[in-house]
Amino acid sequence: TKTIREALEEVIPVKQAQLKKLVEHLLGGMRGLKAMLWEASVLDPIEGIEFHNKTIPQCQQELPPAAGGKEIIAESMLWLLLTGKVPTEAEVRQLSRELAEKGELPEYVEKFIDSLPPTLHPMTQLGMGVAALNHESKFQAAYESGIKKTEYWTYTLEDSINLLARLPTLAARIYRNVYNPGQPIPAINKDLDLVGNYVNQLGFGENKDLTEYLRLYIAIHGDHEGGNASAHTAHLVGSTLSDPYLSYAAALYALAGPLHGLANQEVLRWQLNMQKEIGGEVTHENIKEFLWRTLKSGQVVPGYGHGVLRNPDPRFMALQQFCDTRPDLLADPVIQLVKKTYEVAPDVLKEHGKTKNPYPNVDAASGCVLYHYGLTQFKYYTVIFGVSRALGCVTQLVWARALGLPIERPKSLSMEAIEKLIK
Ligand code: FCX
Repeated sequence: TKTIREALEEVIPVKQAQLKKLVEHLLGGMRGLKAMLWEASVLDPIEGIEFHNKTIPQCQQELPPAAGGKEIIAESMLWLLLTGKVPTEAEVRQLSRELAEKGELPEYVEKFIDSLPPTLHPMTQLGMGVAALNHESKFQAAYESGIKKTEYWTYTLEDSINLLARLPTLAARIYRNVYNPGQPIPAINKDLDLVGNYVNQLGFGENKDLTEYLRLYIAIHGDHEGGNASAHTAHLVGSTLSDPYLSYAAALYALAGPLHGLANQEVLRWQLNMQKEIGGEVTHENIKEFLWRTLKSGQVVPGYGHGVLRNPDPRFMALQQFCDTRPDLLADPVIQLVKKTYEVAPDVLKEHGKTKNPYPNVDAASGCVLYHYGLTQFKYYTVIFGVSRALGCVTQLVWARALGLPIERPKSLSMEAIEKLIK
C-alpha cells in the first residue's frame, strides 16, 4: 500500500512533464487578460498610473493639499478616486473632519491588538485588526435585515469611510505595541488630515517633512488599477458580498507577499546588505557586482520589474523628486545608494535577460526616505502601504455594489481539458 506522499511522488513528475509541453499555451498568471471593470485608475505600461485620466504630476498640481502643506493628501485622492472629480478645499477639509471624528478604535479591537505577540509580523496584525472591525459592519447588519440591492452601495460606503478612518489608528497602535511598548498614543486631532494624525500617532508628528512624505506616499500608493494582487483580492472577496472589512483584510494578506507590497521591506534589507558588503567606497562597478551576486544566487532584485509597467514607475519618480528638493535627503548615504543602484540596475537586468521590465517600481524608493527620518523598522513598511491601498480598494467596492457587479467566478481547466482545447 502506498502512502499519500508516495502516491504524490508518482503523480508530480507526470504533471510536470505535461505542464512543460503545455507551457506556451498557459496564461502565465493571467498577465494581460482583460477581465475586470475598474473605474478609478488605469495603468499604462509606458506612462504609468492615471487616476481618472490624471497623472501623478497633474494630481500634485490639482488636488488640494493639507493646510500648510504641498503634497497630495489621502482625502483629496479618495475624493478623486470615488467621484472622478477634483474636490474643493472645503470638501476636503470636511472629509478630513469626518474621518477624524470616526477614527477611534472600538475597545475590543484595542484589547485584541494589544494581546497579540509583538513578534507577530505587523502585516499579520493589521489584517487581523481589520477583520475584527467587521463586528461593526453596517453593510452586514443591513444585509441581515433584508435590504434591496440598490441600497448596497450606501452601506458599503459607510463601512468604507469607517474603515479608512480607523486604519491609521490601528496601524499606529501596532507600531506602538511592537516598537515602543508602553508609550502613550496621542489623541486624534479633529483639525488635522488623516495622514497628519497617523504620523502624530506613530510618534513623528514634529517632523513636517516626514508628514509631507507620507501624505504623498499614501496618496500615490492608493490605487494601481484592478489587477494587482491586493486590489483584485478585495474585489474578488467583495464580490461575494463580504463586507469591506473582510474584503480588505483579505487584500492585506495579498499585499503581504514579497512579490507585491512586502517588496518595500525587502528592498531596504537588500540595500543595507549591499551597503554593508560594499563598505566605504560605493561605485557603479561594485553595485553591479552585488546585483549579479543577487541574480546568480537565484533571487529577484527587489523593487525592480513589474507585471504591467515597462518603464520606470512614475510613483518611483515622484518619490525621487521629493528627495531631489531636500538637501538632507540628498546627502543621505542610503538614499544615494538607491539612486546609484537605479543608474546601473536596468542595464544589469537587461543583460540578465529575464525580466520584461528592467526598471524600478515604487518599492525601490519608498523605504529609504522613511529610514532617513528615523522610521527604521522596515518590517513595518508594508503596513504603511496597507493604510494607503484601502483608498482604491474601497472605491471599487462602493462602485461594484452601485453597479451591481456579480460574484466573480472564472473558469478553470485541468491539463487534460487544455490539451483537448488545443488539439
Ligand atoms: N529580478 C530578477 N528577476 C526578475 C525580476 C527581478 N526584479 N523581475 C522579474 N524577474 C524574472 C521573473 O522571476 C521571471 O523569471 P522566471 O521566468 O524564472 O520565472 C522572469 O523574470 C519574467 O518575469 P516578468 O514577466 O518580467 O515579471 P512578472 O510579471 O512575472 O512579475 C514581479 C512581476 C513584480 C513579481 C517581478 O518583476 C518581481 O519579482 N520583482 C521583484 C519584486 C518586486 O519588486 N515586487 C513589487 C512589485 C510592485 F511594485 C508591487 O506590487 O508593489
